[in-house]
Amino acid sequence: MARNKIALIGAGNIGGTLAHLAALKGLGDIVLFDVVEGVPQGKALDLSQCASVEGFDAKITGSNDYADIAGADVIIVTAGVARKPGMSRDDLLGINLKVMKAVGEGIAANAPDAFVICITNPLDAMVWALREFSGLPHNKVVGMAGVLDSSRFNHFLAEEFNVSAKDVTSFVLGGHGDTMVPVIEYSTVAGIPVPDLIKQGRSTQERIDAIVARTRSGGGEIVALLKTGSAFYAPATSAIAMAESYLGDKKRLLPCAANLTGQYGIDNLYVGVPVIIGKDGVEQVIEIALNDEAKANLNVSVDAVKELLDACKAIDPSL
Ligand code: TXD
Repeated sequence: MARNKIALIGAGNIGGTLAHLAALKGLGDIVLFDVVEGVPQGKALDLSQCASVEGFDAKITGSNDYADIAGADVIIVTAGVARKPGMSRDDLLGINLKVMKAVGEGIAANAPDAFVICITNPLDAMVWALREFSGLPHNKVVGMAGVLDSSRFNHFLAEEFNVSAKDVTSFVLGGHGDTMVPVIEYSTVAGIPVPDLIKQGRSTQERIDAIVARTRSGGGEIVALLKTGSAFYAPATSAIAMAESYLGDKKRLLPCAANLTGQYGIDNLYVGVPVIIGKDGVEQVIEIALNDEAKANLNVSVDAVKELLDACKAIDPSL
């Protein structure tokens, strides 16, 4: 059987970590692509030299040519720039929108059958734009944010309850950013809902509210510490979980930015919702019942995503 091929567009911090994880997990052969010459080649060579010690046999190559992503089964996109001091959100949108255009066209021309996971920020707008530019079916283009946001929430909850993070499951819906919606009712420790754990006196509403707030600004907390970049280990791990679910037809239920067609009363917009990922990509969007507060928060989140899309359309009228 032919090996899977994983193409990573963007060979920066997340791209390099993705390549390392994909090699260690034996997901397939790996192509690291970047516009900067030397970086993808250098990282590919460095990673290839882990093979004998780690015992993996993935072929890892670096490239500046889209032709090399031909036939990729999974493509993970981290290409773009981060916001620098003095740069407005629209400046950033304008630059990354152009990057998504180049990436979308590269994918359409070379790997139109791939399952595409977008990570580039601002996520909910970039995944939408990437889908538009690539023309791939909506079920084959998905955004990574919810798995990361949920794993941050899980980590903080595990610390709060002094339990293994493995036993914590939580749901974070909505857009990636300050408006994300951590849903406490569906967050559990080994099936016990967090509100029940509060009733048992194992935490308080105030402490859980503080954890929700910390989760919302989880990315910013790391940026403030690192100073020169943003989180990359957990973002990479999260995207790899999505890729594994697709490649193995695992049908995992994961919160992802997916295109909605009426679910949650939202149409034609990428929003973070629970989805099932299997061999057909996003196979189902799961609609969970939300209380009034969560519904209101989700609406705020959706409005923020709509505003971003309007800004994209103003920058690139072809959208
Ligand atoms: O939850 C989430 N979705 C996120 C998103 C969590 C963390 C970080 N998130 C965003 O991911 C972040 O705001 C960035 O937009 C992306 C990538 O983050 P990373 O930390 O990997 O950024 P780097 O190290 O700056 O890498 C970006 C690479 C860099 O090597 C550039 O040379 C390359 O992208 N780049 C390009 N590659 C291909 N094609 C084009 N046009 C291009 N432009 C830049």
